[in-house]
Amino acid sequence: MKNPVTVTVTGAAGNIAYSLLFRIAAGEMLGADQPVVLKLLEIPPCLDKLKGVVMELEDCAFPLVKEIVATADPAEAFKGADWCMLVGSVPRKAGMERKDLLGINGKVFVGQGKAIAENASKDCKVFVVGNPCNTNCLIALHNATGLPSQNFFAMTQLDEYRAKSQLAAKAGVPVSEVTNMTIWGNHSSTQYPDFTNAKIGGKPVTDVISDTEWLKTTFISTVQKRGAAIIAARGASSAASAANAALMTVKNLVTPTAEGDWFSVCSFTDGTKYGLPAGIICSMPTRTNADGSHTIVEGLPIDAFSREKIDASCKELLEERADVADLLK
Ligand code: NAX
Repeated sequence: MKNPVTVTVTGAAGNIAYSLLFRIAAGEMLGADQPVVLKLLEIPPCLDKLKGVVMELEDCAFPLVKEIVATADPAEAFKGADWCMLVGSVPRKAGMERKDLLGINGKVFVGQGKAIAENASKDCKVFVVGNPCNTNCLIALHNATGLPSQNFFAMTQLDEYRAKSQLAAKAGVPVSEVTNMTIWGNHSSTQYPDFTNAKIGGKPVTDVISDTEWLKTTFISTVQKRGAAIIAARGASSAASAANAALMTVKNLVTPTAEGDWFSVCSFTDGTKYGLPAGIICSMPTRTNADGSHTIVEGLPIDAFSREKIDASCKELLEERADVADLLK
């Protein structure tokens, strides 16, 4: 029997967590032979609701679950954590500017970054889902003194899946035929789903879908606005699909990537790749190596159309960084 891996999930009484926790507990994220300790963080008003979630987890009698801790204390929640999945954050309310939201959530991620550095395992990985996830992740990174910057990630896997699904529908092929899909930039409406380097059945997308105008307009805007379309249709934001993407991101980060392919995740830029500015959390094509390390895929051609889109999303990330400058050490 392997030693248990400790997974901390914040926002554990929320909608995404309600799909996510049961699948982690069932072994879908870290493997069917990997025991887990679940540490669940919530804010005090949601502890009763969290108690109900814990009762349901207990009622599943998952053999891989060795212990469940439910708490409102970040120090207790992050104690010994190997994976910190930061799902919880305060939603944007009517009349709130992006800067207001950044400020409110930013303070949460200052505290959580510090609590992670003080309590989690020294090689823990931090994965941010709560929005604005790129900049929240940057704040956590800056405040988690002593942890390597390459251990911080934010989620664009859901955007990648949305893009793959749109391309598959247009081409009339199963979604599994679509590979090499990069989301560049910010998890926001400026993100760029890069059809120029993606493939369908091993061929360039542009060889299979001749409607270039559709690719440059409808495809991109459908992916960029899919979150809002779900809210309009369902009356609530993506939850099961977001949980699936969160689970799959961690799975992708711990599993060697299939030869020739990559996946999208946001990580810390060093300023040496694709002309991306240094010091932001930016979505890029990423591979997991056999030794568990991660590599940004290099050498992809970036045409003028892509360049403009990627630069626009990075500009937004730089503006967000400037908005929270006082929270970055
Ligand atoms: P919910 O509002 O259902 O749940 C969030 C939970 O977080 C609540 O239970 C709340 O009490 C808790 N929380 C708030 N502050 C906390 C803190 N300081 N510590 C611990 N818990 C705290 O939202 P849900 O639908 O689960 O979405 C969670 C986050 O994911 C939101 O920020 C949402 O915007 C973001 N998303 C990110 C996506 C991505 O692709 N990166 C896609 C889906 C989703 O929109």
